[in-house]
Amino acid sequence: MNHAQIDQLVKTFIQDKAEGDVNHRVQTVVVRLLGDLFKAIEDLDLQPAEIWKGIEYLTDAGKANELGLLAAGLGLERFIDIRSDEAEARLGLTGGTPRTIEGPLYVAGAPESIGFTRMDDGTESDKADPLIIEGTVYDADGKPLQNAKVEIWHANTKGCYSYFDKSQSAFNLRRTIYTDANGHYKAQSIMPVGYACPPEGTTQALLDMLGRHGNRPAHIHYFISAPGHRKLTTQINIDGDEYLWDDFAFASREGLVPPVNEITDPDLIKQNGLERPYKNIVFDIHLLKDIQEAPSSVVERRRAAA
Ligand code: MBD
Ligand code: FE
Repeated sequence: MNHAQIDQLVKTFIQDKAEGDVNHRVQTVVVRLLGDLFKAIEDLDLQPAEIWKGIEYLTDAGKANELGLLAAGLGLERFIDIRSDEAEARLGLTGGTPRTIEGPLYVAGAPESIGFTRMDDGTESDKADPLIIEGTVYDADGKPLQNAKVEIWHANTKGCYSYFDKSQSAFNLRRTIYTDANGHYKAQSIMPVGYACPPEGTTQALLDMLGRHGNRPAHIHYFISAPGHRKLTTQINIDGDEYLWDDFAFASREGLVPPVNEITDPDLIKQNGLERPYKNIVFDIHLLKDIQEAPSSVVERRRAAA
């Protein structure tokens, strides 16, 4: 079949069959995607067994709850970010801290505090360097912003996230901090290690066939929200990681690799209630103002909650 015949066929299957209420947005998307799929099947001469393989792949990925991971690994989540950057730029919303992907491992409901928190449960204190991560949140006029909500989550020394990794305590390495009167947030934690896709999982199986690895550099996730400002979803990467600029999820960005300072000064160690040298990362955040014409910066998606 040629493409025009395929478009006609899709129309007879979808539009011409519609009788009850039609969700026109959904109909438009289905017609477009089905047409594109049929054309790909035709152009690539996909065989029936290959088509069923594809359906089985999606079935398995869904059952394994790996479709969010797949979206990251195929660059779909990065593509969404590129489009969000473009939409903001068209409205003159520029100059803030860069966004980067959320990923599939956020969990709502983390413990909250003001100004300071400790994130780790102490179980890996002998395996990881202590980390103090801190910074100031600035409003759209460049002034420190009190009471901004800073949600932080990251992996442990095995690259695993609490909740998804049931061996960890509840909300280990997940916290919400509201900035203090100076716009400052500070968290004591441990240095994370990079994530790797489950080696026997559906995402890695596809990456293998594409000749790709499934590794991320060590990183720390952020949501930052404040009234009147666009919610920022971002991450920082840990400098020096072997995958720093080779992230399987394409989330590394200029401006999101703050220096990691090694602190050995005994006075500073003591001031922070620590017993040994630690790493210090300063990550300041500049929010953009929200405007009515802009698409929502609060992205609805299904997320775990505990
Ligand atoms: C992660 O930790 C992550 O941040 C992403 C984007 C994908 C998989 C695991
Ligand atoms: Fe992550």
